[in-house]
Amino acid sequence: MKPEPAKLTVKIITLFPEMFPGHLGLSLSGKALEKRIWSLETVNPRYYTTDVHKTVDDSPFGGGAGMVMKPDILDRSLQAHLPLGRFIYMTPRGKPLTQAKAIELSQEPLLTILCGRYEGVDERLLEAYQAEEISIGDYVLSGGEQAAMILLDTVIRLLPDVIGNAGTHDEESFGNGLLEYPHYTRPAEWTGPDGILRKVPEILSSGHHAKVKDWRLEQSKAVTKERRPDLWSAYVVQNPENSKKTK
Ligand code: 6GU
Repeated sequence: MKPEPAKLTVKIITLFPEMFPGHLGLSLSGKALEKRIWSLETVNPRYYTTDVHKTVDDSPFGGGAGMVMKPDILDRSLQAHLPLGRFIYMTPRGKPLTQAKAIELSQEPLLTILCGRYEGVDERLLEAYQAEEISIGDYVLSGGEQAAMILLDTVIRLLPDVIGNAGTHDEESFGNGLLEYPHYTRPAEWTGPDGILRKVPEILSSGHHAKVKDWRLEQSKAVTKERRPDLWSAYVVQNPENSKKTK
């Protein structure tokens, strides 16, 4: 029997191909890689240089710190690996990665992800290829590679047959716009290093599925309100019965 083709092809443009697959070669995504549910190809722009120094970057016009990745070299790298499918550039200037974006990308057959190093990439290259710029959060990484791996982790776990239990996705954080409720397992009573005996909330052993569901929703709401006022506000807009009238 012929092996089935990969359901998602990923091309990574990176000066550090040794970083891949990295953690994506382990655990859930690693199994999926072995099963050819997704496949990975790295492209090193350094291969497409023509000078003796293999120059991939240059100083910024207008001056300033750092170096900028050259558009001509990246262009050759990309043209040698068409088609690109969805073309993504990982940058802290990008739109935030969300679970909705991960779901959207998990429906694509082909993703090409450009990983920047140094100060970034010549803007004209991004314009010419209509790059979709994505950030994984409001902090600065030294390169886009780790960001690309995080983005791919969010996408790969959503591919068919990667997580056995399909229902798993619905109840996790952000599935309903809330953070997840707390989880417990055996033993039902446990004494921690602080000497305090802690019991699992009684309701969870009651067998009342509807009550468990209500309790979990209340827990989700409480933790979201406390930790993520931004998510809570959005949730209340969608579920106005949660807006507390303050007299
Ligand atoms: Cl996508 N890239 C880099 N280099 N730093 C980041 C980032 C991406 N997202 C947050 N910080």
